[in-house]
Formats: sequence, structure tokens, C-alpha cells
Amino acid sequence: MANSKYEYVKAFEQPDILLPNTWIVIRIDGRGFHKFSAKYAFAKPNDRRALDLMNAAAKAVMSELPDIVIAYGVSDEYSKLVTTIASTFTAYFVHLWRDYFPDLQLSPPLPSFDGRAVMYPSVQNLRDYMSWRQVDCHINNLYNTTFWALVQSGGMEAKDAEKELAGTVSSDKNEILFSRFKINYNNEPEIYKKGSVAFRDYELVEPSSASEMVEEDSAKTTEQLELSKTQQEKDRKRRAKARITIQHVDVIKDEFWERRPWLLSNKP
Ligand code: DGT
Ligand code: MG
Ligand code: MG
Ligand code: MG
Ligand code: MG
Repeated sequence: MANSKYEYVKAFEQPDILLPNTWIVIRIDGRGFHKFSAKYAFAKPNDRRALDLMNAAAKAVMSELPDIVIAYGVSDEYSKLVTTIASTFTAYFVHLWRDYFPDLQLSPPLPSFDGRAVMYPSVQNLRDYMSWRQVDCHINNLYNTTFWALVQSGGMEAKDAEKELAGTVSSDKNEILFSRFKINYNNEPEIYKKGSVAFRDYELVEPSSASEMVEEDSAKTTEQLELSKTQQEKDRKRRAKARITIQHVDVIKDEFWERRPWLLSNKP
């Protein structure tokens, strides 16, 4: 599944040990969600209830674990920075299920999520990781949107739709959507095109704390990053208080990060 220049970051994946002063990504992914989504008849290609449930679970996990800086979700996966726990996500997914699927009773096999930790030594690697996930989201969504338009609106067999799309590039798919189905891909919902980014938005709550945080952290040397216990506790409390927002925005361009300097400010 070659998809972009960002894909090289996958080669950084290593087993077991986590190092200090690195960006830790915990990537979780629904187990067997191909079957799970069929069992509960999720809408194709995107089920808004399922994605909203994923986002609600991510938000709950971030509220519970203030060390998490940012999270990105697409399909049945959610990527988080700093030690997250896949089981907390699973627990909330189950707990919140009835809010999003009130008419569907969960029954075994129950949903679960696998998790893996990857260390990225630089902000650039970290940003490339986020870009990789968002490019993947776009590529998959454009393909799935076109595929399901051919099947659901065009009355094609799945295997014929697959054949039709083999070897096509983005502009071909945009053209199929527009000329045959009057769908302008640009007007598709942002949540499907861009995925979901969850982060603490200090601007919304305490305008002062964002800049405070950057000043404190950017002046520090590596040794000083070994913060005192009390300082760590203070930071943790501040993070726990901040409001978590979920947005469907571009995280590939600089703008998202430049507007929120507190997100990636405390490491090299
Ligand atoms: P795994 O992760 O190896 O245990 O296996 P799966 O089956 O979870 O495969 P994966 O994670 O590569 O692909 C995610 C599956 O979930 C894929 O078959 C599409 C499905 N899925 C995710 N979100 C939606 C949705 O909103 N609607 C529908 N219909 N299916 C979805
Ligand atoms: Mg998986
Ligand atoms: Mg999966
Ligand atoms: Mg997946
Ligand atoms: Mg643990």
C-alpha cells in the first residue's frame, strides 16, 4: 500500500523499549472490525455513529490520561502520544456504545483494540507520522467513497467496481464521482476526508496558559527536562483542566502546529 513520502516513518517501528525524551505514539486499532462493522451494519463507507463513538472514547481516554498531548483518529484506529492504554479506550468504547447505537445491543464477540508503541526522536518525524495517517485517511476515503458510489448508486458488483478502480489516480476517482454521481468530493464531510484530531485547546479555556507553557518548556536543556516531581504534577493538573476539542482539520501543513505551539514545544 504505497501511498506517500511520509511512509518512511513506518521503518522507525521497533519492539519493546521506550526511550526518554522521544515522542511516544500509541497506535490502537479495532480488532476484526471488518466483521464487527458488518455485524452491526455500519453505513458504508463511513458510519457517522461509529466515528463519533470512536471520538467520544478518545476524548474520554484523554480526559483520564492528562499526559496525552494529541490524538488522531481514522476508520477503526486512533493514534495517541505518550503511554495510552488500549484497554481504557476499549472500556469507554463499550461504555459509550449505547449513546451512539441505542437500538443495537452489543454481544460477543465484543470489540477490542490492539496497541503498539513507536518512538519518534524528532518533531519532524512525529509530524510526518501524523501526516502519514492523514494522507492514508484521504486516499482510503476517496477510494471507498468512489467504490461504494459505483456499488450503491451505480448498481455495480463489488468485483467490477474493484476492477474499474484498479490503476486509477485521484483525479480519475474525482471525475467518476462528479460525472457519474454528481458528487463533488470536496464537499464530502471533513470528518471523512481528514479524520479527527483531538487535542487540549488552552486558548478556549485559559488564554494565558498556552504561552506560559511554551516559554517554560522552550528555555529548557535536556537535563532540565527532567522536571521536578512538583512541576510535573503542576503540568499534569493544568493539562487535566484544559478542554479537549475534536476537529477535522489539516495536520500536514504548518498552520495547525504554528497556531498551537504548546502541542509540540517541550522536546527537541
Ligand atoms: P485487524 O485490525 O487486523 O484486527 O482487522 P480489521 O478487520 O479491523 O481490519 P483493518 O483495521 O485493517 O480495517 C478496518 C475495517 O473496519 C475495514 O474493514 C473497514 C471497517 N470500518 C472502519 N470504519 C468503518 C465505517 O465507518 N463503516 C464501515 N462500514 N466499516 C468501517
Ligand atoms: Mg489491527
Ligand atoms: Mg482493525
Ligand atoms: Mg484499521
Ligand atoms: Mg500502563
